[in-house]
Amino acid sequence: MNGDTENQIIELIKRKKRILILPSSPIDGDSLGSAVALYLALKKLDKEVTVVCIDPVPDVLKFLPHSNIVGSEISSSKDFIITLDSKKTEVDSIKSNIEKDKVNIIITPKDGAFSEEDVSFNKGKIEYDLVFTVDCAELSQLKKIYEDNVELFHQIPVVNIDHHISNTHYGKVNYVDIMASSTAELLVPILEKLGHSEKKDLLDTDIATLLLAGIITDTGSFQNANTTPKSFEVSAKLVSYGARQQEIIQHVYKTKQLSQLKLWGRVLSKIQTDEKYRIVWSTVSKQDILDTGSSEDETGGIIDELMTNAPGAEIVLLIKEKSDDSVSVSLRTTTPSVNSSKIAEEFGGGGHTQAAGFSFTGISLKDVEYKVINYIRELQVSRLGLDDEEKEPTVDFDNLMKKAAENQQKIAEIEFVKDKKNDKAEPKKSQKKAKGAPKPEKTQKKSQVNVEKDVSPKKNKDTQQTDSISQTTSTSQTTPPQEGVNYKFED
Ligand SMILES: [Mn+2]
Repeated sequence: MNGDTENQIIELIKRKKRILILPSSPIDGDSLGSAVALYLALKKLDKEVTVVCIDPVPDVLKFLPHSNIVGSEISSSKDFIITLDSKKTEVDSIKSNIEKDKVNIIITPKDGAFSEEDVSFNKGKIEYDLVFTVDCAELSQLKKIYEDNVELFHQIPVVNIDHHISNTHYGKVNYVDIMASSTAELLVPILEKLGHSEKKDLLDTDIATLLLAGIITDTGSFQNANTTPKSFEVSAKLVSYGARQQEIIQHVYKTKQLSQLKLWGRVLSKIQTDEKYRIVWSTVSKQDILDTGSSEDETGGIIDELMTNAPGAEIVLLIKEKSDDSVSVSLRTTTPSVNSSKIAEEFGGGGHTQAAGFSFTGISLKDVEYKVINYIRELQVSRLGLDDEEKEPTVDFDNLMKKAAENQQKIAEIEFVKDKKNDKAEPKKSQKKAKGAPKPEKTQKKSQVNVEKDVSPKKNKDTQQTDSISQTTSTSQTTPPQEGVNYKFED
């Protein structure tokens, strides 16, 4: 990584005092470990530091040292700050009193006098003078923290430390290395250099544990394709600093709630494989979470489990329905020749070459599954050079529903005419009905409509029936994400 950028970050830290650290949302082992490690290191340099994330720390990560320091709101964002410029005149004492409907702040100068020009007013948000974002590909991932404080990100220098290929380089300083396994891996050389220049040992056992947790969770315990010689090298260094590797493994990989095992069992039993297109996927519905008594964050790791259960698959997906009715898609590719980040971008998400994610709001789980799997099938048709004729028949639900309705209408009309003419139907029309007697045909058409309704996304209670999509196969057209569909990156 560029040494100049490291120096720039170190200079900024030296000059600034009140530092805000923002891990990406949803918070994971890497963003949490990185944020808290940076927090502890900056505290050692006597900085005022705040870590804020809109999401609560997942239970599975609560064992991490000092993980309880993460707040959910930018502190004092409702405060109103009256600032007095004391460059020219030193302050001797400050008093305040409240009288009826007034607040008086009495500032006594040591010598000289203050004037109106020395006073300025600020909203509390401006109290920070440096912002770090960690593991955050773009500011919108910070959700409300960004949305409610947009001006803060323009007024204060932002240092963006990340390893996502989709990073938009929104910071004043961007320390983005897409080859790094994790943000935690990137923080190690920065903290070493910072400690060296400040003559302080910043990397202690807690900080090393937090950073190692980031690397371990982002590499799936060194199993994922993003594991590089550098990740091993940095991890070895962290262990030598006293990182408690066994504690991380024990909590993240060896402790599973019964509820989590039940959820995993259910999701694994729903695995769908599409050998021709080399796709493997499964879904998690809100009902699955409810039935197994598990929580949403217990789905973490299932995608890696899917991968190990999917020999021959190139693209692995886990489609999750969230409690807020949004639907997120985690995507992994087993070969770098399928760029998962590109696929995610197609749906407004992002990530890495072999691990990416995106999400939708306002679309049902079933619809997302249909849309995404069809898109990937199309992609695989051209990638794998599958003959178009090999493609299974195209089904367009909306069109079919429309046609079915039209047909029913036609039948009704014909029958109406027929009844009127007292069984003197025109030969052409009776030929049309030659497939069956009028009455049975009518019921047949009706049942066809019902079948389609069953696979239509609105009837989404029984997710066990997700194989309807693999049976009905791809449409020739993939519609782009609908309007009002928001993206949230997750990987
Ligand atoms: Mn990460």
